[in-house]
Amino acid sequence: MSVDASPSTVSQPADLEAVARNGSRLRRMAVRIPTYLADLKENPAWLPMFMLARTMPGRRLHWALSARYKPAQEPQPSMFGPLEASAVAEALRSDGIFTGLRMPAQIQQEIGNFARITPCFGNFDRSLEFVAPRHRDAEQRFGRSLLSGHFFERSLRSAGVRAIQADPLLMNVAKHYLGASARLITTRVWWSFPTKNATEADRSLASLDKFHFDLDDWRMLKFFFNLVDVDEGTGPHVFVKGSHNRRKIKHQYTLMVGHPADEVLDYYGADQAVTLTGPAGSGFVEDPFGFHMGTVPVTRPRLMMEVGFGVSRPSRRRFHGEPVIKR
Ligand SMILES: O=C(O)CCC(=O)C(=O)O
Repeated sequence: MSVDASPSTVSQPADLEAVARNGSRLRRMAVRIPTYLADLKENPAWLPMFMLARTMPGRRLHWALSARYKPAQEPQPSMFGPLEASAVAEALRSDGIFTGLRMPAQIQQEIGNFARITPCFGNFDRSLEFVAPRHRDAEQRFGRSLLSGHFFERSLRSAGVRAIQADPLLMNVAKHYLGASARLITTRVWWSFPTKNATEADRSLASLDKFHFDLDDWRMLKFFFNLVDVDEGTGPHVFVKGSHNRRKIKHQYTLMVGHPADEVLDYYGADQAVTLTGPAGSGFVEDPFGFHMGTVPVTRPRLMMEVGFGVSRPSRRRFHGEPVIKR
């Protein structure tokens, strides 16, 4: 007996794709629920921020009510050279990103050495501890793929990390961009590794392979540094220029922060996506309300550092990028 293949009874490829997409979105969201609950428990003021900071009216109002920064003194010398914080902030306002930071070679080498000899935690799990050069052995030992290796609070054992975190240029740019209430809210160092069979949950927790925006505070700024040479195969960071101050309605009034690449690039233009390859020590600063993502390395591991600024009391877990602090 033949069955009438009418559109109402048989799924078309487009429907199947939509179902698969929704399933993947929900799985990505579900993996973050424990983190969201931890944020709410630590600071109930997180909830209104989480609901409203994704909307353009909510953000604009918060921005309009914030205290402007009026620099009272000459900027202190910076390891990044004579960059004008106000010019960096201006580029951030127009593009959402400023590229072209370069840390001194000895600082980059110190952090690189630290990250090769200090054990990191695989896939954000403190029970999966290994040193980066033994990544393959660790995957065999733990019987699972290890996509990322975070140092959490150990990051601050590195003198180079502490020096970058304290560099006056960073706070100066943050104040020029975010206003007088800018404060340090994250410092983290992590590896991302080429690996087979990384799960969707692991990729979601590591913010890899999916354009998303960050909603950890009303307004934020993140400095990122490539600590190894990063090319197309090393899992570079990607940022969509201009996406920090313009947002499709569909992407404002939804709980999802991650959205499919075609939706994002169709709206902002594929030519607005900047891939942040660069030599070891190169860095950039972005407004992470703009769409961005890391990508999964395919050839060599990537070592990355982030120093983030916000305008609210820093969360204990977010400071070193730990999804939920169990201790
Ligand atoms: O690993 C990366 O380059 C992306 C990091 C990221 O998306 C984030 O910190 O929000």
